[in-house]
Amino acid sequence: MSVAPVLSSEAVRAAALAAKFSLVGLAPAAPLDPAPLERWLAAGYAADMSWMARRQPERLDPAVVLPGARTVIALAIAYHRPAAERAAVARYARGRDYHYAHRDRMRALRKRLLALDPTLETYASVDTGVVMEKVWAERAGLGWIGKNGCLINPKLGSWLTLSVMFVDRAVDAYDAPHQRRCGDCALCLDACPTDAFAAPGVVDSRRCISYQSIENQGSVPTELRTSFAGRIFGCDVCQEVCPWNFRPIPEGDARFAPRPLSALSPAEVAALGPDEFDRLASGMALARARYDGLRRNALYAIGGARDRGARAVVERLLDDSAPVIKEAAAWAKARLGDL
Ligand code: B12
Ligand code: SF4
Ligand code: SF4
Repeated sequence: MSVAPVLSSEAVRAAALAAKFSLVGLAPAAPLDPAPLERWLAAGYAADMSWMARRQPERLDPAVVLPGARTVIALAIAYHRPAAERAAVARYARGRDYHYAHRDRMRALRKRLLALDPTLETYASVDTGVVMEKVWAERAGLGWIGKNGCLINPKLGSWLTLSVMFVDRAVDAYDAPHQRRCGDCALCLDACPTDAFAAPGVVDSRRCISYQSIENQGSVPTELRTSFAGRIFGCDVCQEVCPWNFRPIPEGDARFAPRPLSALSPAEVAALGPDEFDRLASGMALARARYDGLRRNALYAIGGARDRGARAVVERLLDDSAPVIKEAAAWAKARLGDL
């Protein structure tokens, strides 16, 4: 029986860095403990992201998606933005859709790996695939899962997007899992505007503004809406307060440089026409919220901040053809009251 050759870990690392990843780490492809995911799902913390409950065997064991998987290559692209940059869009989504950057670079990495061994097989995943990316990143030494639920690297903070590649080859040296370094700090847990942490590191999506502003296409529960003030897509609060994000961190990858849509105010976003939205959102991760989702968020942001300057657009949208917009406009108008 022939034995598959072992890859040089240094060669794999060099290939990932040459493919323009900011961080790379290597972990053995052992199955994951199913308990944390099962508990999270059973508690209802996935809200209506029913896809999180599907294909659990695949999510928990690399060998189910890639027979013979031996190594997990954990990858990150950094997106730290200058402190002076103001936007109502979460930092990771201000520029070009990060999924494209990871896909392009994983393709380049795969090519380089095939040059090392033309017979190897890979499985690559970013975000929507059946892979628990933070857990692998922690195991591969990229950083630790903080109490804020995000992977934190001691040099780059948590301003990272992640992806993972499984390979059916062992490497000659693996990275040690990263130690958790939050200590006694609990700033993120206290700062969350909606009390979305069920426990340290465990997010109840139903209460999370990121979930509500991106994944929920319907109406957002009234008690959460005022927390949209200053936000129309995603939420960075539990990262903004983290001391690991306060040290001098180099500016992230150029593909995260903001696009014009992320510079608009909530009032300007609420006033967008559908064609204008399509043109501006094309190629951005925030297209996921869709036209009505983003306008709805903008109305909640206006109402949350009691933005009087936006009264005209709020009144215009009271007659919008989409029920979710009409209702959000009525809520925002009530918040503006006689101001
Ligand atoms: C579902 C999902 C969400 C959901 C749920 C969030 C969550 N924390 O699970 C929602 C929509 C709310 C969300 C929001 C965001 N997300 Co998201 N999301 C995902 C997705 C698709 C799956 C995550 C998952 O498996 N969740 C289920 C739970 C069970 O998994 P887990 O959190 O990894 O669970 C571990 C911890 O809870 C840990 N744990 C258990 N107990 C304890 C106790 C302590 C003390 C600690 C420290 C840990 C810990 O063990 C668990 C498993 O072993 C991943 C992509 C992917 N495929 O992995 C992106 C991902 C996690 N998201 C990402 C981002 C950027 C965000 C946002 C920052 C976006 C934004 N700015 O609005 C927010 C951050 C919210 C937050 N505080 O976590 C990045 C994270 C990058 C990073 N540095 O960590 C990912 C990896 C996408 C990517 N490819 O880059 N997300
Ligand atoms: S993203 Fe915002 S709402 Fe969600 S857990 Fe963090 S601070 Fe709370
Ligand atoms: S704010 Fe504190 S507790 Fe929260 S992730 Fe950062 S270091 Fe950990």
